Amino acid sequence: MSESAQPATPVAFPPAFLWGAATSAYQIEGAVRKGGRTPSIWDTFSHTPGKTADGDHGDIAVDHYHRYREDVALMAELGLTAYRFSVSWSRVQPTGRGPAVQVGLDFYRRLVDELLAKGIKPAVTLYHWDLPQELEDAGGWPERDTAYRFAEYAQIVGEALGDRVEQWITLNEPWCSAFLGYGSGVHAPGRTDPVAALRAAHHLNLAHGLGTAALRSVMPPLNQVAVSLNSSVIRPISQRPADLAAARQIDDLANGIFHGPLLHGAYPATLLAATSTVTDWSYVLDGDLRAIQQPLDALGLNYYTPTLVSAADGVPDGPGADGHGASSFSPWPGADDVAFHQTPGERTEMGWTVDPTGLHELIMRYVQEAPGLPLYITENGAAYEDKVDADGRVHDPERITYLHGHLAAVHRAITDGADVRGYYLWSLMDNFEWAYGYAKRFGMVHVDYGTLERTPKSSAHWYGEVARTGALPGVPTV
Ligand code: IFM
Repeated sequence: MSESAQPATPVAFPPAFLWGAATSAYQIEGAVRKGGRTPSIWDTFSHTPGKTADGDHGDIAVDHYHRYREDVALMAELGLTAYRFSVSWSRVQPTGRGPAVQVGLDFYRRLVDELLAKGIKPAVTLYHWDLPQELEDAGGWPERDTAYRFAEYAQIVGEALGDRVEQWITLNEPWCSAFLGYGSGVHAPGRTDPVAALRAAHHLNLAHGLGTAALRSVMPPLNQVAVSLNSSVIRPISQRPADLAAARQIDDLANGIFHGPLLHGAYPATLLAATSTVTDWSYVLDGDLRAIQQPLDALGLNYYTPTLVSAADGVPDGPGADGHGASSFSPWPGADDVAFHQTPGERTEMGWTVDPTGLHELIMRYVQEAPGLPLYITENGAAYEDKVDADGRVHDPERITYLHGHLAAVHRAITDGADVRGYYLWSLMDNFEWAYGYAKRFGMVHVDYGTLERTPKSSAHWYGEVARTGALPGVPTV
């Protein structure tokens, strides 16, 4: 510290702020054939040659299904106060319709009881990308019936866990389900059809609305229902009108397509106009927008990196520059005139630029767009090439810096008036990173994929200290 530097002051968060970590079923559970579970679209996709790095799949993943007690104990030791996980639809309703399998629900009952016994608040995500394969065979998210099936499933899980879980999230990142699953095809089910992607987006919105109503019909009224959006921070490369227009177009496709109907009761007129050569939106039926715009109790924001765009008359970047994986098919229907660029600055192992200002910007956008709605950061984190050192420890100083910067951004947003009530680090432990297989490590807990041994990284100890004290270590001010 220089002579004139002031001592560092810890940055305190509100006392009730939740300090959590997040995971999802297919990425961690394994046990894919246990108790009558049937394949989801991710089982099928990951077992299709060429779809994932090294042909990796979630058959065993990190075996959380069998090791959940150990994993919950670890969370408690670290000092976490919340845990966000998802339910595998095909574990509780193997065909995606009809009666529930109690043995599947029992796993989640045990997990929730274990969390509650350790004073950790569970947050349940109903859908984190793993559609039962039978429903995909019947048409998947582009078909309206899938939304009705989701509502039935939501009611089943709400009835089973609603007495002990207060926080509910209908869908995780519906943009990825629609546009990576049915548009660029880099995610399951791997279809490359822009119309299917837009139809999927609408039916995911409808599923959220119908699922919310179904949950509320069976749960105690004080339970909170939210949705987790990977709302993007879209930045134009310049203030040229063409670049500003490109940014607006991508903002509609990334954000407006979800928060338009969810928060404002309509798809943006600019989105409908820009996609009119791709689709006529005739699958939006009378009453759908009313069904979708259920009052939300909270909104979940997932943030990793901003997106930099220009009109395509600028210098185009290579495939994957939008951060969503290489594919010769675009995940952005109707946006052929837009180019994506690498944002400058330090990058994580995913190639995603580290930019905490984007998180602050995103939070403040929702303060404007949805005044008074409580916000949770339901995902934020970074992949790095973490290794176990000779001393048996895993040192990940980059992740600490990443977390520090992003938590400081959350704190700044709270100071600026945002009602942010919790933060869920992605991810509790290393896991199956979708098309990247096990090659990218997002965990604060290292997993040895040979032995499945868990080793908290230095970031886990750091984050645990933040959770226990409710404050970020300060940085000296000069
Ligand atoms: O691993 C994913 C997660 O499933 C959804 N949000 C982004 C994470 C990192 O890519």
